[in-house]
Amino acid sequence: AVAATGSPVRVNQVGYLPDGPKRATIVSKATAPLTWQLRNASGTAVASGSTTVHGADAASGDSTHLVDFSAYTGTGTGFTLTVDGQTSYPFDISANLYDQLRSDSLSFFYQQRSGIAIDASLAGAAYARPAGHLGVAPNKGDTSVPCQPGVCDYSRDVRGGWYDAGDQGKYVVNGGIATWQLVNSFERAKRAGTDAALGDSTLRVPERGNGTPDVLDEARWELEFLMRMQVPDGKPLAGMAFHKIHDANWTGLPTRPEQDDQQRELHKPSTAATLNLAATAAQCARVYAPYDAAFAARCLDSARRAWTAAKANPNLLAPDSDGTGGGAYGDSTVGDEFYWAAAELYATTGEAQYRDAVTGSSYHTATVFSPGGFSWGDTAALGRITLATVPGVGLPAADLSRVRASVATAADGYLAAMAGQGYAVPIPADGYVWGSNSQVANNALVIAVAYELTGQQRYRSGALESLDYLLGRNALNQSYVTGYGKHASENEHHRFWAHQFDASLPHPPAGSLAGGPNSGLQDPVAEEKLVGCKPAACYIDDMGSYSTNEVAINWNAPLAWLAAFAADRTGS
Ligand code: 9MR
Repeated sequence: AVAATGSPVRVNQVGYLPDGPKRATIVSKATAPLTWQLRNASGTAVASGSTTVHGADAASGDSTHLVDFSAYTGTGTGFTLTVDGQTSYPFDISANLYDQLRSDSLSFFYQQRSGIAIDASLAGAAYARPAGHLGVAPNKGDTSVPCQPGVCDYSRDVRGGWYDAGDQGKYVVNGGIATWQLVNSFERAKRAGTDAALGDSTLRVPERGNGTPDVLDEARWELEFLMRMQVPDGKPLAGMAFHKIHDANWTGLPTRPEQDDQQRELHKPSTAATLNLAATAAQCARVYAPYDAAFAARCLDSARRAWTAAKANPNLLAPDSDGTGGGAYGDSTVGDEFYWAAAELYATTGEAQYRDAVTGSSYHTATVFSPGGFSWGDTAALGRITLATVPGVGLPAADLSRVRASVATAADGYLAAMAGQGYAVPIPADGYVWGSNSQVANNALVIAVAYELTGQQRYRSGALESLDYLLGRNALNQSYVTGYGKHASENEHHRFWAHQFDASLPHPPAGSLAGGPNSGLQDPVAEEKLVGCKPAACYIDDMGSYSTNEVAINWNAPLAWLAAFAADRTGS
């Protein structure tokens, strides 16, 4: 049985920006337009009009109409939209609509930190917990972690970093994309002149007040971990990065980090992990230089060594089979990671060896923006975005124009996908994979970059409208962000925020993005409860459904990126 979806009038349950697009979707089989009214909190109609019949939506199976009330620019709380006697959830229209989400979506990362106590004064009393994985019993890691048998004969201190998701594994390839997106969000904001909003003392992090932008403090927590995962000089495969560190066996739910009694193990170095390190450490060297030159230099040294090691070991592929006690994160194609790392190293250093690696890569001229979106295993788009946006990249002018145009072309493709759908989602009907909400957010990010590059409003609208989908304008009338919207996810799969399994534990904190609809039905709860679902409806807000309802750093990272973009107030 698919969840009750409530009103057929689907809106962004948080609301709309006064100068942004304001669209809603109505589920209706009516073949003629219907009348709509926008009402303020006191019930007075402040705008009205007719719907547009959109017809069948392939991803959900719904018959849909569209409402466009963008012309209304009044502000306030408690608006509702009424169509055919049916009323939406209430929503706001406000210029500061996304200010709180900008910080909450980043606070998620602080709360996912390993190796540090989570402070009640920063996270809220319900979310405070002791430090996990500092080698204190019953933890067996992460200050001295052995390799899996046969991988190495020494131990490493790989403390810190963020837990990946609902589990307490730490995976370099997923840490890489998430770190890049946080740091890229800051780079973008700096170019837009809005970085003060991510600056020092803007977030609830222990480092606030240290003179460094807080979003960079947060990302540094992971960067330090990523660099600890590098094989030291003098050992076999020096310069490579271990693919991941996690428990020997899966722990149950709930298990708070400091209660984990499983042996932690380092898994075999991989080319993909090494290039994730090279890319993010090179980005680090560029972005942190004004704030901490010594750290930036350390990042660059690590990035260069990683690049050299990956070149020497281009085929150490992480297998899909290594999934006991943690996610596999297998990746058999690493040309995209080579391109991404080369792009970051080139944008940072300007050196010919890295430029040649960029221009010599088949990814440099390929279509790197797929309809389903980039992801942890498909990272060429990240390199392309860096080349297109970082000032002073020394590619020949014609090549740089082509690189930039490729972003706008991709964005136009995503806008076309949105226009073809009842719920304006920037992924195709067959794109509802594990973590589909991150694919939506990643494509929205590309659309937003096209806005930066061209200044054309349709791109800003497309990025904002993608947030509408995540916040309730969808087949399930569901906000996928905890604490945001009247009907929001709250039972995501997590070993500490496990309220559904233990009422003494909290729900996930506000600002956490659920993985979202996944037509693959890849967990027991989904297999039992979602049989026959349409792709966009294959979601259940149940803690057991890790394939539709987990949280993850690589899903919250593009949410945070988009929230910061939406909070920018750079519209017309
Ligand atoms: O996000 C990952 C998704 O792309 C894969 O299809 C899926 C199955 O391998 O794994 C997802 O990542 C999970 C990881 O394996 C373990 N930690 C939680 C991650 C999010 O569910």
